[in-house]
Amino acid sequence: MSVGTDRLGLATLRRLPVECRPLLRPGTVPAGIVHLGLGAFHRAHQAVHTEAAIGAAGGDWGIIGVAPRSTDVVDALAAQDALFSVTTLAAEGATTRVVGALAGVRHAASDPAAVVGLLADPAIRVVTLTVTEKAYQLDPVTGALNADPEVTADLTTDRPPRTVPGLLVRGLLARAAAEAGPIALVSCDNLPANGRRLRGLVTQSLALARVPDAVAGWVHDNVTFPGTMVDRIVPASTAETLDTARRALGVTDRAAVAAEPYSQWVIEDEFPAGRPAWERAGAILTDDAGPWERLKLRTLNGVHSATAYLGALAGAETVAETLALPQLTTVLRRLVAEDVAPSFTPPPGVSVPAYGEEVLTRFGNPAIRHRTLQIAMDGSQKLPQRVLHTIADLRAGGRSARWGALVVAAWLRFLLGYADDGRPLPLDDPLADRLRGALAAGRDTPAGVVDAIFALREVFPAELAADDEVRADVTGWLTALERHGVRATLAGAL
Ligand code: CS2
Repeated sequence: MSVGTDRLGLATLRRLPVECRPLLRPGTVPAGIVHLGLGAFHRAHQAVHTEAAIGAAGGDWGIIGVAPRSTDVVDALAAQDALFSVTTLAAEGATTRVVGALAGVRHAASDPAAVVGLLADPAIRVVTLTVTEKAYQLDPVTGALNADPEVTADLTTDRPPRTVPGLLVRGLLARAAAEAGPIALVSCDNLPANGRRLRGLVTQSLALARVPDAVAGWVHDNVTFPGTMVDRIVPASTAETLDTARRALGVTDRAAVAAEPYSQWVIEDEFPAGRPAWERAGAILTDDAGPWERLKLRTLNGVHSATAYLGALAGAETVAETLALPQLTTVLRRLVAEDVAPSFTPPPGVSVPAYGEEVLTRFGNPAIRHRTLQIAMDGSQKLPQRVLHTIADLRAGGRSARWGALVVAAWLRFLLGYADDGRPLPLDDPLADRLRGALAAGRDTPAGVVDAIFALREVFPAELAADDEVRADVTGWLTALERHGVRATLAGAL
C-alpha cells in the first residue's frame, strides 16, 4: 500500500505527467518470473525489457523481485506498490519513466520460506538472477564449488536458507516434490558462460546437499540454464538520482535508478515453460550467447576495469573524468585493437574495434557519473573474464599482451592501497584478506608484488602465472606506475 500522497504508488499514478507513466499497472499482470537480486541493474535492465515485452505481446510474466539480503530497496518498493522509475541520462538531457513490471517484492533474509514457495509455484516458469560475480563461488579455473561456511550450512543443515545457492536448492526440491513443472534459471551476471556456471553451481550444490537421486534427475530433466549477455551502464543510485526522479515525477521515488540510453540483452533460447517475448523488446534470442558475452566482457568490461583502476590511482572520481587523462583513450583503443580483438572470434558481422569505439562514446557520457571506485570493487572476481582470459588466449596463440599486462599492473598497483597523490584507496573484495596477506609478504618490490598475487590460484591459473613474458610485462608496467604515477606512465606508453 502506498504511504502518503507525496510518494510514488498506485494512488499517485494519475498525477504523473503522461510521458512518465508505466506501460503496465502492477496487479494487472500475474507473476511468471522470480528475480533474485533487486539492485539498480535489474531495475534498469531486465525489468524494463520485460515490461516492454509484456506491453508488446502480453503474457503472465510479471516479476516478483527478491532481495537476498538488504532491506532498503524492498522497503522502498513495498511502500510504492512495487513501482519505481528509470531516468535515462543522455548527453542531451534526461527522461524519466515509471516501470510497472514488478508484480511484488520479497525479502529473502526475513522470509526465506516465501521465496522457496514461489520457486515451487507452477505459475513461476522463469527465475532470473543478478547476484554479482562473487555469489557463484566457483573456482574460475576448475569450475569446482568453493562453498563458504554460509553456503555449506545452507546445504548441509535444515536451517532456513540464507544464501542464493541455498534458496535455489530448497526451491528446486520443493518444486520437484510439488511436480510444479519445468523452469529456466537465467543468470544475468557478468560471468563467462554464465548459464553453464549457474548449472555448475546448482548441480554441485545439490550434490553437497545430498539430495535424493530422483530429485537430481528431476532437475536434470526439467531445469534449463540459458546463458545471457546483459549490458547497460547503471551506476549506483545517489541522492541526485532521487532528486532528478522527484523533479520529473512530482512525487518521491525511493527506488529510483538512472542509466545510460543504451541497453542490450542476448539470451539463449532454452525456456521449457515459455518466456516473455523479449525479442519484441530489443533482445537477441540465440542458440549461443558465447561470442556476445566474450565481446562484452573483454571489450566493455575490460576497458571499464582498466579505466577504473587507472582513474582511481590518478585521483579521478568518475569514468568520464578518467577518459580526459592525456593519452588514455589512445591506450584503451590499442588495448582493444591489439589485445582484445585478436583474442576471440566475435559474433558474425561485429567489428571489435568499432564496438570498442561505441563503448568509449558510452563511457564518455557526461551525464553518467559512474564512480571509478564502484567499478574497482571485487577485482579478484572480475579480472579473470575481463582481462586474464584475453591474455591467456593471446599467449596460447604465441602473441604478446602488452596492454592487457598494463591492466593487470593497474589492478596490482590499486591493491597497494593508495593513489598517486598518496590518498588511501579502499579494497572492497571478497578476497581482501587473502590479497592483503599475500601483499604483506611481498610488497617491497614490483616483482615481489607480482610473485605474491600471481600465486593466488583463485585468480591466476598456473599456466598464466608461470608465463615469464607476462610476468615481465606486468612487472615493467607496475614499476612505471609505482615510480612515476599514471599520468607519466601513460605519456611514456606510446
Ligand atoms: C561495471 C559493470 O561495475 C562494473 O564492474 O563494469 O557493472 C558495467 O557497467 C556493466 O556490465 C555494463 O553493462
